[in-house]
Amino acid sequence: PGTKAEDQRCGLVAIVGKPNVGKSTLLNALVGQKISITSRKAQTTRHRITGMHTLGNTQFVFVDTPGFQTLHANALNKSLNKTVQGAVADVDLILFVVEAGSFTPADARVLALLGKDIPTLLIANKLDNVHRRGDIAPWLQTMTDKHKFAEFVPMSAKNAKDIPRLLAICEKYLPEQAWWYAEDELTDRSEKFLASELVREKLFRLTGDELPYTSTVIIDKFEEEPPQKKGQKRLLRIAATIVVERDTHKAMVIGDKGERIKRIGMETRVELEKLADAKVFLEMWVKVRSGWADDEARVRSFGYE
Ligand code: GDP
Ligand code: K
Ligand code: MG
Repeated sequence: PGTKAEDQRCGLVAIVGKPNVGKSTLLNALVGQKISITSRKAQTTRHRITGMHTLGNTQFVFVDTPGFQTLHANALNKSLNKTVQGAVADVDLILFVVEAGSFTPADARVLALLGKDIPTLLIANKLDNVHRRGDIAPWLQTMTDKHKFAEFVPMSAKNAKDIPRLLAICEKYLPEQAWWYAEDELTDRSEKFLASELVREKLFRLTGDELPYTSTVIIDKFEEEPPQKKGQKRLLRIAATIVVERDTHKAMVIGDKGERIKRIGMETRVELEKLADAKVFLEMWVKVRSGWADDEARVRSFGYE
């Protein structure tokens, strides 16, 4: 019941906010599967990523965006900002994410880029970090001066119970129209893309704060082999290169006796096997290419448009 085209609802919901407020964590929770990588590092998300969730009559199409970055105007950051502004142009609803109880100049700069005509929810995320809950109501009151928000949603992206409530709120803002994607589709991104993102996530998580965010990942080979026998899984043969800026960074990624790169490869493989429901062979390389984040032509050739 409820899948006839004339009963369907479908629309685009953009998730925006400064770096590290939990946008990608929220997208994954809303979709119900990890399709956007997350970490403590700002600028983990570099691409616009679409994730779908179809529930009852409604298909939500969420767009995760790289955090707006206004401090360093290098070529990579300019390209990230353009991606974000493109993402909010044509949506039905905007989720403007901040950390509950906080509104910094960086939050204000992002808010200033949003149009006034698109309904916008204030997502006060990481409520679990707020110990004095009584402070939240007066803080929300101050937020009414900042923008004409359609609704306030204090919540935690990490709390599974908050997600159905947010979906129910979002649903009201989506127009009646036929779905754009199949009911079981979760993302418009390819397995090859997810593979490169997973390597980047493990890289960031396992190297800590020493490695600059400018390091990147290139997939040199992505081949798929069908199952050899019935009941077996298909095989993905992948070769990935981590590109860093300096020899010292290369040593950091490789680690003592290759321990770290091995671990990056192993964790990526385990997660990708689950995500893709396939067997994965993963080869990993590390290369030094200095200064690429400042070189526009090279930024383009790595795929950040
Ligand atoms: P993004 O840069 O806005 O995409 O942020 P991420 O989704 O990568 O999250 C940044 C950090 O905040 C990660 O360490 C997340 O685990 C953490 N985080 C996200 N949502 C919550 C939340 O609801 N509560 C808490 N305590 N941490 C969160
Ligand atoms: K992040
Ligand atoms: Mg992100």
